[in-house]
Amino acid sequence: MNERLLEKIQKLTDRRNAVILAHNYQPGEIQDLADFTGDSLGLSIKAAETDAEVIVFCGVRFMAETAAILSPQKTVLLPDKSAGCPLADMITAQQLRKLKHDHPDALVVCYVNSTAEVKAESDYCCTSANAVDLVESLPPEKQIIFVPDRHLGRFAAERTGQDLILWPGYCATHVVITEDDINNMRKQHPDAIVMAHPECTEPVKALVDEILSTGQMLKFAAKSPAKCFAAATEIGIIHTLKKQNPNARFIPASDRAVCPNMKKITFDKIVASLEDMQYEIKVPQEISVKAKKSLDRMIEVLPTK
Ligand code: CIZ
Repeated sequence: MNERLLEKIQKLTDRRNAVILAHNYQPGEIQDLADFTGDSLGLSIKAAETDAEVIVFCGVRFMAETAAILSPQKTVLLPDKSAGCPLADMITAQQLRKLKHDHPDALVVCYVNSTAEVKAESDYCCTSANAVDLVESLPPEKQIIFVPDRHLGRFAAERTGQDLILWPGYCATHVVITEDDINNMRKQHPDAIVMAHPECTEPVKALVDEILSTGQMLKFAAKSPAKCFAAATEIGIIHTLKKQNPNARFIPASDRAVCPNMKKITFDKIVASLEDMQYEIKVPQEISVKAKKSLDRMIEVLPTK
């Protein structure tokens, strides 16, 4: 831990009246210095509730956009402007408009891992924690378009029995986790409870004990009497799991499940971000207002989720 840099970051956050958010997939040392850690929507909601004027989002672009949509009066900074999300970029607003044109009566549900423009074109936004409940809450006679992650979409379709129109997007970090990874890990750690993120492939999900979002994994591990867990998701979550449950063991299902974009944020970049107020993530007002409606509709139908 670099004490000098840490001190500098503290002084800068005070001077800027800033709050630092770190996603569960960030490197451990970044999670440790953050004011809040969590999933992208939870973090954006928490930041909106603070009186901070500046939000430094240690995560990827769509997450900073979500924070900007929920806090239009705050300045949102992404310390590395190239930290994007290939999954979010797998569907453009134009492609979604074409899909809506082909299915004019369908409702559109977009995963929070999407650009602000795609959220603005959607009726509802959802998270990996509430995709099933959200789809379940919609009129069963309605066709539903689900974008952009086909694995989360298929999971919601299977759990609800709804026939969703899926976009063929996927998270490159989650699909590297294989059935062999799960089988080998079970051989080495037969006592482990295996949790997988819904962005994993269907054959992987078929082999695990629990299918959970990152926030749900943290809650599950905290409540469970088990002492060993494996997580099939980005390896950053292992840091939080260990920190919150020092008496249990946590194993990544695959060491290859590393999101290169999430690992772009460093102490030096956070310092530069606060010193030079870079890189500001702005969502045009017209897009922001429409995108917020899809988030508000989600909260309306699932007020307690
Ligand atoms: O929405 C998020 O933060 C992501 C990417 C995953 C999750 O399950 O928390």
